[in-house]
Amino acid sequence: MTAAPRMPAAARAVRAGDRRALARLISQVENRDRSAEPTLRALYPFAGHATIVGLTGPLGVGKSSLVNALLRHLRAQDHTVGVIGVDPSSPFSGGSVLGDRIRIDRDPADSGIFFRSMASRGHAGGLAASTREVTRLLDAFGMDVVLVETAGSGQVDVEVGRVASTNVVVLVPHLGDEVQSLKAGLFEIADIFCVNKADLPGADGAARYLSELAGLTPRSDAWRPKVVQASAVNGTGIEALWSAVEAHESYLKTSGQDRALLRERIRDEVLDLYRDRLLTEATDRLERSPELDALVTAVEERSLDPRSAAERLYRGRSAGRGG
Ligand SMILES: Nc1nc2c(ncn2[C@@H]2O[C@H](COP(=O)(O)OP(=O)(O)OP(=O)(O)O)[C@@H](O)[C@H]2O)c(=O)[nH]1
Ligand SMILES: [Mg+2]
Repeated sequence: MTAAPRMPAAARAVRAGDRRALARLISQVENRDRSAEPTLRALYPFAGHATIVGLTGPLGVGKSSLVNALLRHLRAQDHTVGVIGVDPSSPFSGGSVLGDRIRIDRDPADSGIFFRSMASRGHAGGLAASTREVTRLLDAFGMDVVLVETAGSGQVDVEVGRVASTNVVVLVPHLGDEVQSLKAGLFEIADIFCVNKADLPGADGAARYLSELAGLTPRSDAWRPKVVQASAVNGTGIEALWSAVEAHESYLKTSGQDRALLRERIRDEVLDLYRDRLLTEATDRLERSPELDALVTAVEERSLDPRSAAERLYRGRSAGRGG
């Protein structure tokens, strides 16, 4: 490549297929290690080729089992696949509640698979940003497909769903509370509904119900979500599921939605990064200011309310900048 001689060594290693370099870089992204930035920058032009598929849905519906089944299906077609498992973190321990739930039965020698589990640190937006970055790395590494499993906990899934180009919401035949939890926004992100565990009774009814519901849910585009039945344990419906993903991907291309979506997401990402930067800079400076201490004391003594204190800080900042 033209820029190769100037690329950081880690970026060259990732492009050359060095899995350890890739793993190290992913850890740096997770830890928000800013020293990785030149490498991420150098790798950016190499991403943009992978199909990114999100799989989400309530606990235990078989998302990981479907990831496994899709992995086998895709590897049989010679597609290389990256898998990211995103777990929500406990706000108390900062650790992972679910732990590493994806157990992939893979040939350890198969270089066409790369698996990574991520624990969330901080807010949903931060997790989505790291997931986006890791997805990009797997893309630049040369993976054809990246599957992202999230745990179906609401806000995290919706945020992470914005990383994928096709989102699969996984459900099971005995729909009940699951459908209630979809109100948290999952319904709007579903491009495909997969009724997994179709080996159990009630799958036809659930699929019919979802089709009706999908037809009634307003969308910003003309895609009508597909409903697929599958059984990850029996291996049925996996081809149909992947065909539905391909149908959605080709809809995105022929309708021009792919470019529109990409532009919109890039815009959001640039603005988010700018906002982060501003916020960090502004609050860092404030935390060291004696003015903050004085205001905290005033609020503590109830001679001032918190909102007015914030307002004074804000006005002081604007005045300081204005000269
Ligand atoms: N009968 C039946 N059981 C299934 C099927 N797919 C998965 N299971 C079972 O459902 C349970 C949960 O499967 P997972 O793949 O771990 O589900 P998950 O959605 O990834 O679970 P979490 O990540 O914990 O939310 C396991 O016991 C699976 O064996 C299926 O198609 N049919
Ligand atoms: Mg799982």
